[in-house]
Amino acid sequence: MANRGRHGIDTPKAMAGPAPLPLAIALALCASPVLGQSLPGKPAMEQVIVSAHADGRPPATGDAAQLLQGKGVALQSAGGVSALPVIRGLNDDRIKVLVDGATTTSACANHMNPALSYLDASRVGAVEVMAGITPVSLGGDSIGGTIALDSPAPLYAGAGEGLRQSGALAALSRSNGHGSGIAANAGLAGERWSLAYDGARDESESYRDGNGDKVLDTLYRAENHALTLGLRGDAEELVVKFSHQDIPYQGFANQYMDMVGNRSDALNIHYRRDLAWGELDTRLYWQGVDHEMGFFSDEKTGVMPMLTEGEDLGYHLAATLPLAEDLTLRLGHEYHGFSLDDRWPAVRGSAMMGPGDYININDGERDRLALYGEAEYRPGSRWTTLAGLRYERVHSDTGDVAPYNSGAAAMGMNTGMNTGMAMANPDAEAARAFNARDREQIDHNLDLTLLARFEPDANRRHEFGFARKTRSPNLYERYSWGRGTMAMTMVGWFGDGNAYLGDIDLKPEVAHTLGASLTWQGAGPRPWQLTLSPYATYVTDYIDVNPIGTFNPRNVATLNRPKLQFANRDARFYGLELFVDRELWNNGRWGRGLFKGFAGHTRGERAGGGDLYHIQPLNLHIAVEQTLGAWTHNLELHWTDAKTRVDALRAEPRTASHTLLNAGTAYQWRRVQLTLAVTNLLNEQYDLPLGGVSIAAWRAEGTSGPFEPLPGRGRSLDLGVRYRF
Ligand SMILES: [Cu+2]
Repeated sequence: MANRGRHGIDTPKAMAGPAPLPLAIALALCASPVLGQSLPGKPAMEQVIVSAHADGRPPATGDAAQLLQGKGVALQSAGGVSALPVIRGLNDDRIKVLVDGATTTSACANHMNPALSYLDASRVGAVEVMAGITPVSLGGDSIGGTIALDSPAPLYAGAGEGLRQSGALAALSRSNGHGSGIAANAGLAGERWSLAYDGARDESESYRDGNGDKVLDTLYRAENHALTLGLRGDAEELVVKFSHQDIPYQGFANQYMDMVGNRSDALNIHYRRDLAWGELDTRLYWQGVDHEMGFFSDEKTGVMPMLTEGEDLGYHLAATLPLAEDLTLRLGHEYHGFSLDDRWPAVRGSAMMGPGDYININDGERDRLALYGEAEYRPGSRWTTLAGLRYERVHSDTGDVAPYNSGAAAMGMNTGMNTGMAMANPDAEAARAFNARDREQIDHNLDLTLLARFEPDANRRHEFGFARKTRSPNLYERYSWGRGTMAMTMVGWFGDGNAYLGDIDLKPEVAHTLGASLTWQGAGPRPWQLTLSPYATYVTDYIDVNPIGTFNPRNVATLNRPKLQFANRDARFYGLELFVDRELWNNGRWGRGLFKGFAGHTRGERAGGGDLYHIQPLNLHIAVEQTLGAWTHNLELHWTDAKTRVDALRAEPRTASHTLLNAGTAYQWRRVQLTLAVTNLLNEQYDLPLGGVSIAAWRAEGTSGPFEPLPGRGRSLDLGVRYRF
């Protein structure tokens, strides 16, 4: 499995000609004797690759983002299946997330439905994470790394095999939060066709922290279905996927609102073909989502409906041309359009939320057209170089908006935020100003990547690179217009309880990254590998915030929180990552033992001084894994330092250091795999450094105190069983 290409076809070399550089790195890594199909993945300069579903790994359901944790990707807490990824200090929209090659936009003012939330962990066939310097063919509209998740590639029957049937059933239970998950897949295939169904359901009550206290409003339920049809010829393959998601409820402890519905349908058509001159790879994708916010649990109550409709539509044409033995050219063209409507229906009988609907985003559009070219040149056996240029035109616009009530006074309301004193409605004034001006913006973005890999001998692989990458503001950053406190607290995906205002005139953020990745490895009786990756990024016009005032949440006079407006400011990020793998033993008696280690340190600062929000503190991950016959055992230690550098503008909380110990065992008996795992074995009580603040706890405790950080999950005993047929 680990040897599959990005697109999952079993023979990428034969079909696709020379592999693109990142793929080549991935293949090299997987071929390394130390790594096998290992987890904490292995970095090259721009690359960590993990294979989430290698045989022998425990089954998983739920949030696919969890598969990335401790592998160079940190997670910003949101709902139970909606965590947002952070790579080297750059988060969320700054990271290119491709699910089966498609781009999905968060259609929610709180980014409750990010791309990763649409793929259940059980459906993840391959994960590829590239940090920082990504080839332009895999980037665009992002300044951080790229995360590519692919569902399993279609399986076909072998020659003369006849009809091939396959399938699996998996069930899991997690003691903490009484969580459970089920996943099923079934496939039928001939030599030239393949049809498969995948389904999963995952749910949990709110989890408990190390003290045994319930962490309010962390409950959820999610259901995913997918149907995949594959057709292949001698030199071509067509894969059509239809997927459907239904999340009936998902609590967001660190937001004022909860998700009370997220229904989406998606279609993904992928066609690739070998031609005389090279390879053609095309994709067409569409996704529509109906997203609804409100309240569903007595763990956080209120009345306020919010409806969002989003639609992504895009295509990608890519050609790979092996021009010469040592030169490969890749040319591509992409389109991605996103449209968004965000409306907050009037509440009958509410003086403030009526008499009309609040129109937050009306017919918002964000369309991207991109062209790129990339050349991979191998001057001799020791060097590989890659140079790429990408141009992108981003067009954004939105229609007229409306407040609940264009004239009347604003009064307090019952959703958890204070609206300030009764006075002239600031939203009405803001809507008039917003509607009066031209809102169309066109950005011309230029990305550039230069990479070189030097392999002086079999034991050393050193990589160096530079990238210029650009991200245009998202629709909420540009077009959130409400200036009333309540409206402003509805916007923001930071989990910080603050209030946000957009700015139509925001410029795209442009990152300049320098990075290196130095790898040493040894074969011999105890193969090992060590990689050191330093990096530095300077971002001009980073989309940060400017304070424009304060407010008192829910009219609590003792609690002051900032009102912030999105604003361009320069910022810098720098840090170091260290990856170590080593085989500890390999013999008949004790099987094979592997050691895997990762350490990461990141700093993120405003150019004018001050630390940026949600920067993961120094963290260390160590795992020892033993495979012995049908048994696999693993022991993991995750240590995270205290968070003492915090964003003063957002009143970010400090968190203490914490240590988590996980232990697990898996046993394979014929077609049945049983797993038993204990996470947070020591039942450590800790606050999540990227968890934001718990609005739910603050509400439940009577709103008398300050906002407190969100606690992490206490000990949990997880049982799983998987049956393959
Ligand atoms: Cu939402």
